[in-house]
This record gives sequence, structure tokens and C-alpha cells, in this order.
Amino acid sequence: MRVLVTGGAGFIGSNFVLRTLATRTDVDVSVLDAFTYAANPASLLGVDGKEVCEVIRGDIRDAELVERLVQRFDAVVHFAAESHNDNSLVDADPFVSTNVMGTVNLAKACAASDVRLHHVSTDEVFGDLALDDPTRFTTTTPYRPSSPYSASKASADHFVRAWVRSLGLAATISNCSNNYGPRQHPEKFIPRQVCGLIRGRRPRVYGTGDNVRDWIHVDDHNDAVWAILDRGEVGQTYLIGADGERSNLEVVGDILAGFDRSRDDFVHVTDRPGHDRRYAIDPESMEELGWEPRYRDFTAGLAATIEWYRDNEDWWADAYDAAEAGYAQREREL
Ligand code: NAD
Ligand code: TDX
Repeated sequence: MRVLVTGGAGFIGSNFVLRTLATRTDVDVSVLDAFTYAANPASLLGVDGKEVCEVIRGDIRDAELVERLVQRFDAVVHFAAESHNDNSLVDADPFVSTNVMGTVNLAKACAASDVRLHHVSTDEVFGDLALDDPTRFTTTTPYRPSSPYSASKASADHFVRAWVRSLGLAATISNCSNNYGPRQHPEKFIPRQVCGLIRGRRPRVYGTGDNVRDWIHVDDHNDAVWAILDRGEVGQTYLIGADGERSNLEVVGDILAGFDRSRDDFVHVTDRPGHDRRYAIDPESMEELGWEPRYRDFTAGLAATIEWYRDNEDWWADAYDAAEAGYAQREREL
């Protein structure tokens, strides 16, 4: 099976590539990535210093390139996106062009060449839940995105469904909860705090810190994507989650404990505008495919992640400094 992985130099995509190469000898992987600020070329280098697979430097917004490339593959796994909510609140344009138009280009090209598409999306398309709401997101929850990022992902999901229903595209969609693990860009919550602590800086919690995210290890997410590629039904949507609901205060406390610091040794900073309160996934659609998460112990997964960042400062140092320069312009201590 020949698989094209878009966004394969980013966090989840690079973990998908490395895990696929390690576990699926029947699969030939290539990467298509524009190498934006969010990519890290080092993520795709083997111990010999060479790229672990074919890496095509190109943009999913380039319709001609996408159409030409896709023909060589049996399936496209589509991770490429602008992925950071905070950035989307500063400038939504790249979110519209990459997340919406880029996805439309892939849908068109896959439909034209009869190539299977798996579109990787997020639970944020459903908006948020109240902290005391007993329900979780399901495959029938209406879309109610709150940031330009989640609106662009919601739009992309709708386009993929339209291409399936009306234009012959063979696609599946997955909406996953918050991922953690190695190789996540230090602009995101967990690596930002971990890298900061390694540099001697106290963690930064937006607003009250009561907001809840449903954490899943990146390998569990990627195994679920393979379960969908192997056994998923074309036209279906799958919700991926690992029963990992935790408040930001709990997560930051666990990170601080991993550094032998007091759980409340952090600062509250300016809240994110429109900050979603809680995400929670009902993973029933994935359980029906026979998938279940293997990283059930968040504290152990977090400890291994902290260890990875301690061992790989070269990987994150420049990206951390660049992200902090941006945060410094819009964030103040409360
Ligand atoms: P990331 O920001 O770490 O990586 C995105 C990758 O896409 C980068 O390598 C970047 O260079 C590439 N890219 C961006 N624009 C491109 C373009 N126009 N053409 C080609 N490549 C381009 O993101 P991530 O956290 O790995 O997320 C991957 C996917 O998973 C995204 O679609 C995101 O919406 C989805 N998702 C993420 C999470 C999460 O917790 N991180 C959860 C659910 C779903
Ligand atoms: O410094 C911080 N302090 C803080 O309190 C940062 C960067 C974040 N936060 C909060 C905001 C959120 O409540 O932590 C939570 C997680 O923030 P992010 O890592 O920015 O993730 P989130 O906004 O929840 O979105 C993530 O999960 C869904 C990914 O970035 C998306 O790509 C994915 O779709």
C-alpha cells in the first residue's frame, strides 16, 4: 500500500510516519509538507542523518501539484493544517487557505484519481461543553466551532462530506481530542510548560485554568487512524478519544510534579478570547472498530514526554524562542 501523508513533518504526522515505518512493513510512506514554522525537518531524520522516507516539499494549496502527486498513491492521510488556535485569532487567512482550500484540493484530486482519503480533524468542530454537562461529543453532535481554527476545520469536514456524497470521493473523517507526546511544537500547552520549566520559567495558565481538555497519547491517535484505514467504512466519521478529561490546572500540576516543584508554582496569564471550556469525546465509534487506547496512565505518558523534551533540547530550542516572542506581545500576568 502506498500512502501519502500530508503534514508529515508536524507533530502528529511525523509520529504517524515513524510509527508506520516501525510497525507496517506492507506500507510505503511518502510525505508532502510545506515546512511552515510548525514543521521540524529533524523529526523525519533517521539515526544515519537521512530522511526516513520520501519527503516532498510542497503546498497543499498548489492544486496542480496535489493533482499530479496523488495519482501515485493508494491512500492519502491528511494531517496538514494550520493547527494553533491562538494564531488563528491573530490572522485567520492561512487557516482558511490551508485548512479549507488545501483540503478541497485533496478531495478533488483523490476523487479524480480514485484514491482513498482519510481526513484528520478535531473535536473542536463541536464547540465546547459546560464543565458540569454530563454528556460528551458523539458522531451526531451538531457543529458549533468557536475559533477561526475550529471554523476552518469544520468547513473542511463539510467539504469532504460533500465530495463523498455528491462527487464520488472515497473518504473517512476522524475527529480526535487533544494529543500529547514527543515532537509537539512548543507553542502548544504541554510542551510550552515543559520547555519553559527546563529553561527555568514558571508555567503560564490562561485565565482560571478550569478549562478541561480530553488528552490522548499521539500513538493512540495514530493507531486509531490505522484502524480506520484498515477497517473503517467509507463515508463514515469516527470520534477518537481516550477518556482523558483533565483540567488545565490538573495538567500543569502534574507537569510541575514531574519537575519536583509545588503543583501551584505557576502564573495565571491573559485568557484566550472565546476560550472553549471543555471538550469530551465519546469513543464508541472507534470501539466498534476494535480499537482501544494503550496509554491509559496519563501521568506515565506525561513523564515519558517530559523525558523526551529533556533529551531533545536541540529539537525545540529555536521554535520555543520564536513562540515565546509571539506570546510576549499578547500575554500579561494576571
Ligand atoms: P502541526 O502544526 O504540528 O503540523 C502541521 C504540519 O502541516 C506542519 O508540518 C506544517 O508544515 C504542515 N503544513 C501546514 N500548512 C501546509 C500546507 N499549506 N501545505 C502542506 N503542509 C502544510 O499540527 P498537528 O498538531 O500535528 O496536527 C495535525 C492535524 O491533526 C491537523 O489537521 C489538526 O487539525 C489535527 N488535530 C490535532 C490535534 C492536536 O491535539 N494537536 C487534535 C486533533 C486533531
Ligand atoms: O500557554 C498556554 N496556557 C494555557 O493555559 C497555552 C498554549 C494553552 N493554554 C490552555 C488553552 C487550552 O485550554 O491549554 C489548553 C490547551 O491549549 P492548546 O495546546 O493551544 O490546545 P487547544 O486549543 O485545546 O487545541 C489543541 O487540541 C485540538 C490543538 O492545538 C488543536 O490543533 C487540536 O485540534
